Amino acid sequence: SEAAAPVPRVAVVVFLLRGKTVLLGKRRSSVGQSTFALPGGHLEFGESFENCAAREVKEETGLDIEKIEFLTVTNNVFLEEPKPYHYVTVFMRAFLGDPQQDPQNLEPDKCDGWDWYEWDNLPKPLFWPLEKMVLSSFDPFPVG
Ligand code: 8DG
Ligand code: MG
Ligand code: MG
Repeated sequence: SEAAAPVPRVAVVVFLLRGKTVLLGKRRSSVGQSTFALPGGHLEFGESFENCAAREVKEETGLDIEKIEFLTVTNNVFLEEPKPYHYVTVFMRAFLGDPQQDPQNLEPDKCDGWDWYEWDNLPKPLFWPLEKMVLSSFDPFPVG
């Protein structure tokens, strides 16, 4: 039988901010393997960006987030990959409900572990869609 034609997918990812730091984890998935990325995942049918952000962060880290806001969206097309893919990536911002809560690595098959990284001293390599944002001088922190 014929393979289904590829379609763009929607991803929701979260800049979870604590002080001057952001939560990142090193990916184990084949897409962006061994690069540092934000928590996040696929938007489910009928879901709001805010609910998707809270759900994915909870599933992947156990953290409860609040003040969830839309920041921006980017179009990420990787046609040269062995498995070509196309994500419309929605970037959200959020903060910890309880600033004392620590991240847990709840999906160890997908991530090596979560940690807080200074925005001015990010780890390398960053997952390419995130690297693009940093290179464009995008700043997820609130003004003031
Ligand atoms: P799910 O089954 O939980 O819905 O998906 P997931 O396993 O959590 O998917 P994911 O790979 O973490 O996220 C889905 C896609 O989002 C990923 O393949 C590419 C896109 N994406 C970006 N930037 C980022 C990012 O910084 N972090 C994450 N996690 N995904 C990102 O474009
Ligand atoms: Mg997920
Ligand atoms: Mg994920």
